[in-house]
Amino acid sequence: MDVTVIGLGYIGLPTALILASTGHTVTGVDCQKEKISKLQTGKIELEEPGLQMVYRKALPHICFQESYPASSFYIVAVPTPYDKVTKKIDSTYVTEAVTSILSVAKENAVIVIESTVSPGTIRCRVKPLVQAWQAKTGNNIYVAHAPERIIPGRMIYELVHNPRTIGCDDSVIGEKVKQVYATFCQNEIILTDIATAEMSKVVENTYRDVNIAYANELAKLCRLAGLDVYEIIRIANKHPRVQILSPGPGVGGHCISVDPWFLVGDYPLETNLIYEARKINDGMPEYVLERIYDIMQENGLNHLERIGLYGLTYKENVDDVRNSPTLQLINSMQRHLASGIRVYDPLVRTNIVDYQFHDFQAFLKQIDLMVIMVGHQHLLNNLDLIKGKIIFDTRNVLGERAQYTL
Ligand code: SAJ
Repeated sequence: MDVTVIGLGYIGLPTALILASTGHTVTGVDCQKEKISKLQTGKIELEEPGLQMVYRKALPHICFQESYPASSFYIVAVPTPYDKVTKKIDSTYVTEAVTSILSVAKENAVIVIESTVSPGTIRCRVKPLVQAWQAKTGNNIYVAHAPERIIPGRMIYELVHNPRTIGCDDSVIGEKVKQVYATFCQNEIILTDIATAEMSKVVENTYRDVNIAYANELAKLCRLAGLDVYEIIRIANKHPRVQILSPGPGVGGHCISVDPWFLVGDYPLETNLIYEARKINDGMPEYVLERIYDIMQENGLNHLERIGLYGLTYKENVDDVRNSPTLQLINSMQRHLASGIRVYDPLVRTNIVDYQFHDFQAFLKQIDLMVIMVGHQHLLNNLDLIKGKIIFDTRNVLGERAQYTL
């Protein structure tokens, strides 16, 4: 089968490569010229376990280009940000991709939207484009939705082993899409309609956001109660039907911190719990700032320049900084005209904030208090270097070795 994947980011590139590695003839399309030229010369920027091996198997069956080819099977994996004011999805990238596909697609082609979209987006924004094209050309084009569930750091493994949802309003086409995904997905592939597939994906991430908010709220009340929230969660999770997630300095990334807003934006009167959870999680960076202030007072630290944030990415062992709690915290400080805090992240090699270091020991030399915002493996491999520092561990990765936690 010839497959064209539109959008070679965190989801599109692993998907394109794994499809090609199973023998499909794949064209990877992206609007970023630099990304295409790097891929054409074998440079993969994404650091994912197993990706290089998949890339080597994919090479004979894949090409990368900026233009849209005529194809019979398209996968759209472009970003779907949300409007910060209305909290509604911005589906521009998706509709632009579909419009470009329609200008070259073969007869009876299938367009699979993998991008996470708010429920009803495909019916309201994508299908009208397809129906107009069908009326104009008399040709058939089919649409399906196959949301992904992979997680950075485990993408290749989870592409193969996670169950998959395929939404399609035509069961025959749904089966055809299922067969394509079954070439790499070894777990159950559930066929449903498009609206159900859209909602189930957003619901999965919203479930996680609400549970993280519960853990974060527990951290706050346990501090007031003088109790160890991590020990309480550890014990509570021994119950066979309790699975409380971990408190943290906030919720970052482009999924968990985004998708619940789709529901709040579309159903504002029915999403009290979801909205409160978003506010709790978005309030965690400010809570961390308050804790930093208290710790500074307790230790006679008066200069922000002697405080360092370890970790800029949104979670451990990934290089993705999108909407990270650290960036949220720094933005909050800037709004209060406070600057000078030092920052270091071993996985972020470009300068993205002021006072950012690229050498761990040079960073440590400048600070008295280190705030662990991300629990990278790098930190656990270099514990000997942080001796003598005051540690505020917002991720509870150091256990007893940290003087302070959330
Ligand atoms: N976080 C916590 N406490 C936790 C778990 C996570 O504070 O117990 C924080 C993380 O530090 C991070 C944020 O939440 O800042 C999100 O991290 P994550 O690992 O929960 O989620 P993502 O965004 O990397 O991936 C999620 C996954 N969805 C679910 O687990 C339901 C993944 O399967 C999805 O494919 C992905 O969203 C997506 O693309 O939708």
